Amino acid sequence: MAKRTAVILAVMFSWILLELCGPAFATTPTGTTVTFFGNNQVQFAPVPADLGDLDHSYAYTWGINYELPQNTYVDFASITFTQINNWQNEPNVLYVNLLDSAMYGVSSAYDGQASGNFFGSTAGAQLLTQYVDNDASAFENFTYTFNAGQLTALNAALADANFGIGFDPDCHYYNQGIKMDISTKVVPEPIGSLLFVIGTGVFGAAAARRRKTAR
Ligand SMILES: [Ca+2]
Ligand SMILES: [Ca+2]
Ligand SMILES: [Ca+2]
Repeated sequence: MAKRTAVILAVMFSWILLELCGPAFATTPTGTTVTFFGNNQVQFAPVPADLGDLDHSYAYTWGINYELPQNTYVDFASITFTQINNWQNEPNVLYVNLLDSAMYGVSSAYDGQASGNFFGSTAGAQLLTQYVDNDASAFENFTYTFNAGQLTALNAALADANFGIGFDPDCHYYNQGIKMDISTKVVPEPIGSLLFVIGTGVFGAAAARRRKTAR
């Protein structure tokens, strides 16, 4: 009986502690692998690459530090899950969010398997997509491509060279790795300065013609 009481007290104490502190992200995040392809493509991968197979009891933040080369912007971004699979046939959602900022590397917070998007009320977070898989018998590859509005938000988040992706699995999502690909473009010259250059050329040519006829 005493043992049972002790267990109940321990559970109650843990619950009170969690209620008081709220879910907190670990303070010892791992890392991010960065690979460059050519001069305008970059691939990021979390460490560990499979985010611990996306345990349903946790929500994960993946913080990425990246400084955009001067006068460039991100014109394409996608997140790819390799060989991902729901642990069993249940309507489980994997929420994928863009975070304005996140601690570098992978951190996780215990959410007690709660349903709904853990990042729903996080300031500066926006839902990118929800992944659902109702066939636990097959693993699949899934790539999500950012839409125009999400690219704008990503570029804004990159202004301080740090952004994050937040994952909240409702249930275990086994996978063989996650990666994010971006490509960048050079910001086009403002139309005004282009017209100025053209204008200068036209006036220059006219002046040269005038000088020629004056001789
Ligand atoms: Ca969760
Ligand atoms: Ca599947
Ligand atoms: Ca940021």
